[in-house]
Amino acid sequence: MASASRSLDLLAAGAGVAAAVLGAGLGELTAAVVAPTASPFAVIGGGMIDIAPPWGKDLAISWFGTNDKAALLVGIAILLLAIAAAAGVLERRRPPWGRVILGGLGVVGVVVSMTRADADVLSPAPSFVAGAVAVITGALLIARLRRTGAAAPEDTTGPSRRNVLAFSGIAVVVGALAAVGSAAVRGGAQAASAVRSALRLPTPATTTPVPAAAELGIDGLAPVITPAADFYRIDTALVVPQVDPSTWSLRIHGLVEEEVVLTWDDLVALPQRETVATLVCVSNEIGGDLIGTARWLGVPIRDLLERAKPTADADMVLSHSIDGFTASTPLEALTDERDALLAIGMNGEPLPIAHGFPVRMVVPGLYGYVSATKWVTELEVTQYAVAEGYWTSRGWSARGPVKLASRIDVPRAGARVTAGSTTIAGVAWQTHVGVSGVEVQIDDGAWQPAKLATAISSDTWVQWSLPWDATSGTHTIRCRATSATGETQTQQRAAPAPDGATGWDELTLTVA
Ligand SMILES: Nc1nc2c(c(=O)[nH]1)N[C@H]1C(S)=C(S)[C@@H](COP(=O)(O)O)O[C@H]1N2
Ligand SMILES: [Mo]
Repeated sequence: MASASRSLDLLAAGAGVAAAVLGAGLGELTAAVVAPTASPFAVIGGGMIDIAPPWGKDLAISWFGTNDKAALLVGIAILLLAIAAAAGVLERRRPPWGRVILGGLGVVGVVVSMTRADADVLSPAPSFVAGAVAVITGALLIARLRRTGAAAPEDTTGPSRRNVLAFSGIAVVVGALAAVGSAAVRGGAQAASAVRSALRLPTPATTTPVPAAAELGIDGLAPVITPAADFYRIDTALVVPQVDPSTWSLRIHGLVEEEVVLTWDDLVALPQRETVATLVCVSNEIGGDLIGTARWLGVPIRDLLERAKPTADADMVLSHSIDGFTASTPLEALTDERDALLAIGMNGEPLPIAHGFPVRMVVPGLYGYVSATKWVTELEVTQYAVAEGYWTSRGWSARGPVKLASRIDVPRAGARVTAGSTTIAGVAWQTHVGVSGVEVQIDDGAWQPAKLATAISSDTWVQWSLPWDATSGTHTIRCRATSATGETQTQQRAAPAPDGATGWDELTLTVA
């Protein structure tokens, strides 16, 4: 009797999972057709990202690097399947509680999808379909199981049981096919990517030259300009927003004398500037790679704000992304002499979709989370006393000036180095301040000045190198930078939260 009940529980758990897979698959398919960013999966995942504490984001990034989204999706899938299995068992033992749980998941999806910043009337549809299909399928399969369980409690292999098993199998297969189909539909409907490939960028009126001596050309050293394909990516978007330039517009409003609305055609008709700037994430650990440098093409934000005329009491611009992300940038950083851009190009191409196509912000001197809004649609001129950005409300600092830092790229930690003459090399930065020197210390020796490459500008990182006559044995190498204003990098280790990591990069290696 106990083992019969256990095997019925197993069948019920399987039926619960099958109902959930069928619901999720059809929900994903619905999303792909009518509401691409409202995938039930992405909606629940996005909700989890939004409520995660700051250390949660940090932990995810340090564990999974830029793969943190894939890891999050796998985690959500496992969690949902476990809940669905439990709901199946509960539905067999205490109906209708299993249905209530499955339906509850659907309701959570519907509510979250309606409260996302980019929500429209169709946004709740995918989660509604997913929830309804899961509830109905689960109820039918398990009612069948219950009827036969009551009629013949000891018969765990009878035809009805086999029926339930077979129908569960079919539900899983159909659900999986629907999920695969949704991926295909999405692939075919990459509207933004087709528009992007057809786009021609305007030629810049002014350009920041890249001196040949900015690139030391050392094997293993990060190139001074990062190819877009290798550029780190950090954002809260589980589904990358697809924005068509022909429907894009930017609204500048809030504490301004004149509200300004700018279309794509307006934007590309303005004189374009191409600058080189290093973008770095506040979550970058000492020695980390959440940093890159690109040639950015765009219009100085200063010129646009000049048209809107911020009022005297404004001190911050809250930029809004189409997906609800916001960044709080000091008004001054957008109106002073620096090259703060509303960017449309990266390394000579339209922005890659994941890097903000068609328009993003790039502001030298500030971490990305307070300045580099991708898929930007609104500049709200306001005050720090009144509004706050996405990460500020999650415990990160309201202002995020980039801290002085340096990194060793060559040799790699754990690399095999043979005794004799070799090279130590890396990069150093404090964007919009500049770097005047880098020193290297080997073991407990004296700090030796490294050779600096020619800096492109104070807005970019600079490469450095030092010849080293490596002797066999174990060695520790560390580096520290000095800024253009004479500050030397502190040895004091600080974690990224709440306003950026500090400390010296260091590696230990064995020379053969
Ligand atoms: N819309 C949007 N823009 C965003 C973010 C985001 O989550 N959503 N993240 C910011 C952060 S934290 C960083 S570090 C940079 C990263 O830009 P990248 O992905 O192009 O390297 O984008 C910024 N812009
Ligand atoms: Mo970031």
